[in-house]
Amino acid sequence: MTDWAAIAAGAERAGLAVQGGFALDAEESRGDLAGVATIALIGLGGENGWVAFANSPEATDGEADPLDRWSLRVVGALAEDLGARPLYPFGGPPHWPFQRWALRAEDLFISPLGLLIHPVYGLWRGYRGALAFAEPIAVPPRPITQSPCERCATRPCLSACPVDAFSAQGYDVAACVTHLRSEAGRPCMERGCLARRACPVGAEHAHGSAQAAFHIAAFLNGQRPG
Ligand code: B12
Ligand code: SF4
Ligand code: SF4
Repeated sequence: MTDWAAIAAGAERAGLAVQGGFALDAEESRGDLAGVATIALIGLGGENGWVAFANSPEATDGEADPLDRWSLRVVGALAEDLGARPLYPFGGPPHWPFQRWALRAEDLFISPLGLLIHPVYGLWRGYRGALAFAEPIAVPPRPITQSPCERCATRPCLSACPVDAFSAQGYDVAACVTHLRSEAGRPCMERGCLARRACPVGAEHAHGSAQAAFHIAAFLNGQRPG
């Protein structure tokens, strides 16, 4: 019988971290998720996780999508050890609804950027996979908190983007990508999204410069030319 402590310990050994979980009800436990009773969400284990990836063969073999390939191997091995089925945030469409799952798994809220925000980790929650268990597993209770955005009077995230990519209409991906491809986009390419970085919540959990530059380059590479 798997318990939460065993999942957390196995994840930590692999450079990963469990970021909450939830039970599926009978309605959800069907179709592609038939037989699944519990889902645990998995992220990179902070700076240690980044170092584990950076020292992996995938990070240096020059092939495409190194972090996704590392996640397939490492989350896949963890799932096998624990008798779970691995699910991944990449590889779609269709996409597994990681943000919807995350809202149930932890104290997360939708920020004005569309990214989910955590009272402690700020906008820096991200996912490398999920473990789907057939057995019901008791998940840790979540503290009930309020979205940090509700007491954020100045909302610096909304004024930090040089091309105002965030508005009431949503996230203007084309404006962002055009800017990133221009000389003026260098600060975003070197430091990561300036709007995400402008949020004061959980700033100590922000990606380091190598990780920030890696993610923004991966995001840009995934966009079509133009
Ligand atoms: C496609 C995609 C993109 C696209 C389009 C995003 C968009 N805004 O439309 C592009 C390439 C532009 C993109 C960019 C980025 N993405 Co993206 N992206 C995804 C991906 C692969 C699928 C999203 C999707 O379509 N899901 C399908 C629907 C059915 O799933 P869902 O959980 O129900 O998600 C929806 C709800 O959250 C809903 N929603 C939005 N507002 C509201 C409000 C309410 C009230 C409710 C109930 C729901 C809701 O919108 C979501 C998308 O449809 C997810 C990974 C995944 N599998 O979820 C990552 C993901 C959402 N991205 C992520 C990130 C970090 C980014 C970037 C910062 C770049 C990066 N990778 O570093 C940027 C910034 C985007 C931004 N400001 O929103 C993270 C978000 C983590 C977080 N803290 O929220 C995810 C989860 C990936 C991960 N591995 O962790 N992304
Ligand atoms: S800057 Fe303020 S409004 Fe924006 S995401 Fe952070 S807490 Fe929320
Ligand atoms: S990466 Fe730069 S241009 Fe794109 S949304 Fe973030 S701040 Fe704006």
